Amino acid sequence: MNRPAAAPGPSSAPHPFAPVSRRVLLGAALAAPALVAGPARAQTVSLRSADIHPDGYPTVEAVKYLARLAEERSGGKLRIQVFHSHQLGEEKDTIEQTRFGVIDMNRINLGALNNLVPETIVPALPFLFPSTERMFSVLDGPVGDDIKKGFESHGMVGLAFYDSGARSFYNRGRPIRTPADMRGMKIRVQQSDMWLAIMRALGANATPLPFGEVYSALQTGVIDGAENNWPSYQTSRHFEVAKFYSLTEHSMSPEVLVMSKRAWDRLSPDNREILRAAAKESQPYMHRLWAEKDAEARRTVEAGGAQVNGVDKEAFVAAMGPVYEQFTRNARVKALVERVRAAG
Ligand code: GTR
Repeated sequence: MNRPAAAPGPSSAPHPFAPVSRRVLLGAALAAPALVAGPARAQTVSLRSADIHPDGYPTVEAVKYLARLAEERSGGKLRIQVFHSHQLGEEKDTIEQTRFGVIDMNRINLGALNNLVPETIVPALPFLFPSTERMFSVLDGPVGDDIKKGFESHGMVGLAFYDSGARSFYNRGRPIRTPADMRGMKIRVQQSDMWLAIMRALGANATPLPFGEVYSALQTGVIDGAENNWPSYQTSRHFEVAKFYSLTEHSMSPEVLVMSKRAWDRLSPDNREILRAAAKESQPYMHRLWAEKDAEARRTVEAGGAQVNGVDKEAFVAAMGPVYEQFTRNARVKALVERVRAAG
């Protein structure tokens, strides 16, 4: 059974904790009721999904595809609207809103969850996987299921992992070839302690910032550089203001689609089944979109003036000892890293 007509939708759940950020309040005020009123359409469920990326980005398109499948298979009763381009706020804010049920679904990078859900550190650990194929073969099995289970005690349900390629450093000043080249550089990182540790290990100064603030921070010289995959480097236009892209490929931290546990708990078993299946099917769809976008983004930034260089990868790998030492002190992280390594 879907929610009764009189019940408030997941988007209108009151925020239980104070103080709340201005953005959370704004999100709550804008939240649309999840049920369309009126007896004829009483069973219709409307869900809002957040993404910071622009329309057309593979993550946005993957969730729109999932939405089309869900709508078709529910006979139009399960509707998902994707709010792209930061419309619902930066990742950190949208995660809070998702946990409290103000936002129903959220496509984010696992890095944004590192401090909240320790299991999410594992796929983001530098140089853990030799390739994204290997990472997905592990994430598609029991290790991925255990990482997703980690979300539940934090008010979220994991629906799908999506491609995010490999992340590399880029900066305004010069090619980076060894960790020594990064000494003293101010590098923007995701708001995660693991990323602070990576920068410390490389002798750089970490500057945690929301993604949406990176372009102007690069432009004004508040930071020297950042790190990301080709599609994000391109669509954010960071390549215009930080043209040296150095192929460290240090992390493969994937994207993830989560659902607010409050919204999930209110869905009927049929709708849950529809959503789970559609989320699963959206993964290979996204994989194809990603492969195309990855290649196209690289071509576009190079044509736009980005200077790409290779690095001494061994030197970067060798510098990561302290990061592993610090983060595998957590027994759950340690056990998952061992399982990843045992998988070959
Ligand atoms: C991108 C990712 C975003 C966001 C961003 C960042 O690769 O798709 O969700 O996490 O990186 O660095 O903040």
